[in-house]
Amino acid sequence: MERQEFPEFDRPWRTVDWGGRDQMETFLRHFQISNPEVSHLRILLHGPTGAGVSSFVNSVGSVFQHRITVRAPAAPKSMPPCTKRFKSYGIRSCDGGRLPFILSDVMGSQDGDKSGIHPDDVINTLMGHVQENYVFNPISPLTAEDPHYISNPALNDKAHCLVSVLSATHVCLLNNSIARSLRSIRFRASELDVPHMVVLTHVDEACPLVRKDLRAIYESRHVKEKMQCCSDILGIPLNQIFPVKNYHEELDTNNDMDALILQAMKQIINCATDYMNDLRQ
Ligand SMILES: Nc1nc2c(ncn2[C@@H]2O[C@H](COP(=O)(O)OP(=O)(O)O)[C@@H](O)[C@H]2O)c(=O)[nH]1
Ligand SMILES: [Mg+2]
Repeated sequence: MERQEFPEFDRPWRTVDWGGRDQMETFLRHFQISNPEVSHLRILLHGPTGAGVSSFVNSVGSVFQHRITVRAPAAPKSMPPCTKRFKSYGIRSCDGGRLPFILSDVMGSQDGDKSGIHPDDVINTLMGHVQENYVFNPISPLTAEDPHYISNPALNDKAHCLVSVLSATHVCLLNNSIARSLRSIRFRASELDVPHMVVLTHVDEACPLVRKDLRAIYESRHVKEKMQCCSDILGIPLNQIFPVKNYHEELDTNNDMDALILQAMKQIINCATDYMNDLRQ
């Protein structure tokens, strides 16, 4: 049977609680961090330029504000990337309260022309050595001699979960140097025992079925194929890969986009919490 004729599975291969948006939001607003040294969990996001890192930061902000927010500058694919500085974003709920996690956005890894962040600098940020607003130098990563280097980072400065953001439209076509760099970042994060997840964006562009109805996400063979590419390239299990559609053209938030983003965030926060708890043992 031709796959093109039947692009979907008979039933979703992973469940999403489409009615559980509010419950997931409540969980993420109120979870407690048991370590007194840590005021917030830090989630470090990185990925190839244009994958949707900044859009994911904005999407998470939008979910909790119940309206579209644009704080991290996102750029159309035809433009040079906006993110050159190390920038962290606290997330606020719609009643103005602060959530107990922050999202750190680093400059994208650029294909070919070496203008993106050096993989060593992703690890520097992971380990808490990079000051807020530091402008990354793609040619030479930050070293201990640099005045901007934080020599003794507090647990608050370190990242508690690494998230690679990849685009479903590009992941199967990533060039070797980007794939190698993503693998080396994953390897070094695992040496540091920092959990690692993947957020797979642009699922609407990868599959017409999903573009029409986001609830078909786990029935789509195209999306599963892209998730499998992520898994193969990074050596990461499928259960650490979360497909989402970012807010990018919408003027209002909606239940189904929120549900997928919240499902990813809940898993990211659970893993970051486990990591933090393990540090205390
Ligand atoms: N269709 C679609 N476009 C997206 C999605 N996420 C991001 N974009 C668009 O992709 C482009 C690059 O996004 P950006 O967040 O700046 O990527 P970054 O370089 O990784 O920070 C922008 O034009 C976004 O509007 C998505 O899930 N679906
Ligand atoms: Mg960006």
